[in-house]
Amino acid sequence: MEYIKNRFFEKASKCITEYQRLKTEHGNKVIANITMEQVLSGMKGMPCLITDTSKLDAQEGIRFRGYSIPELREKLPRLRPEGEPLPEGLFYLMLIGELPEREDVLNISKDWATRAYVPQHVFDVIDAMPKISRPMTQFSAAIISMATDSIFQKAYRTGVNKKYYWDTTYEDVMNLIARLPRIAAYIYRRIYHNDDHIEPDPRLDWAGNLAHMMGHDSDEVKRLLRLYMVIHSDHEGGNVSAHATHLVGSALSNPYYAFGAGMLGLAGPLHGYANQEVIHWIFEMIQSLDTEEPTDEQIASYIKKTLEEGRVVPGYGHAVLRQTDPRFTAQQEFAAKYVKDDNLINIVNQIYRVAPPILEETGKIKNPWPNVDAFSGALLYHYGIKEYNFYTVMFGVSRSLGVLASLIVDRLYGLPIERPSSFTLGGFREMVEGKNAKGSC
Ligand code: HAX
Repeated sequence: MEYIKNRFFEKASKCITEYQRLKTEHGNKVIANITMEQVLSGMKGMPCLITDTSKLDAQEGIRFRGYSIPELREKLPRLRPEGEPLPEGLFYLMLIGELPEREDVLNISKDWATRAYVPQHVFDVIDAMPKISRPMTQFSAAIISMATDSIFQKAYRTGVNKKYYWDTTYEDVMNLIARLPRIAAYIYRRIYHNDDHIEPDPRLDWAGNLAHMMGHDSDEVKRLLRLYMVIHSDHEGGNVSAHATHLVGSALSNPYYAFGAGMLGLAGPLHGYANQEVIHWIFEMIQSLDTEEPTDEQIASYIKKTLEEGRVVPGYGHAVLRQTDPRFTAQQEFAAKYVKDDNLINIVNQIYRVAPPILEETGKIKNPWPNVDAFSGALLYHYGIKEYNFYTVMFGVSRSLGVLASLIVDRLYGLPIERPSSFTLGGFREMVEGKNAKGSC
């Protein structure tokens, strides 16, 4: 599938010159002031990363190379007219910057199917861990164990010229993405289906094959997973999984290490693990209220109790978004179209009615609206994927598309190692209060 790689190079190589030009002609320009507030609250809003694959707007949500989720659902190629777009097409769009033809998408599917072979030692690494290891622990360990196969690492060792780093990164990335559904499904079947594994079907698309190997082989689940893989794939560069992948990649660590780092970040409850926390929290609520069909008032009181206990309401809030996440809306629409009456989905919709005013009333939560994780678990659960401790692995499979497309771009531009400055708390105090200011530490 050399032509996809060549097309990427042809399009993206123009940007190398642009990157160099901006650096030489505008290197001294000040583009933003940094406030103490930003330093003290997780570097929010500092414009300091280059990510071409997608851009997040606080009001409108994510756009992938300029296309919103509703636009993608209309424009990206799909297998059947009534289905959901294939994630292969989104990968093409994120990497190359233009909408793919149907042929391009089918070619990526085929290419990934031929690259999907997972070496035995990766399964051995997974099998060496106790089944009670969290699925994300097994997933991350499997990913970094594949560094044995890194073409980038071998090329680096043999002294390849830095202008070709992107080429072997591309090969590693394509192999890695191709293998992830098999690895994820292996972990799923190992933990929840007594090691009764299902072989991949090379005729299936990437997301369809994941559904097949997990043992949820219906057309409905395949359709859901195609949507799921599209909407979770990327969220510009500053989120923890994208930033961690980019940061570790900036040291020229091989793509397996870089993505492994990203996955360990995704496994945090404030990030991707929130998709599990949402279901856990709802079940905890049902148990505590002792009813499967809580009233709005009961849900409101449970949300208030959660806040009083100093816990977060999972699935709500966002570091950038200030509106309902369009990824939430896409899943809500999917449920409205295909799911007749489901108690868990009804509760998720009910929380959507009840939670925002309560969160807003606290006066400190900047975004009282739901994010992607508020809906995803209920849909998976409805379609029979009830093992919610596994949900973040599915998020991780999808996230590979965006962060690894970005890693290829990073290597083509030749982005340098990242190394921001840190100061002591006293050092920051001195910056804002002067040298003679006294503090307690
Ligand atoms: N429930 C309770 N408190 C919340 C909250 C929520 N859902 N969202 C924010 N807050 C709190 C913060 O903890 C913070 O409290 P303190 O001042 O006491 O530290 C305060 O409100 C201000 O936070 P913020 O500026 O509004 O939000 P942040 O940018 O700091 O954090 C988070 C963004 C997504 C981490 C946050 O909203 C949160 O913890 N949400 C719940 C977990 C969640 O759903 N995470 C998934 C996010 C989407 C994602 O990455 N998916 O993978």
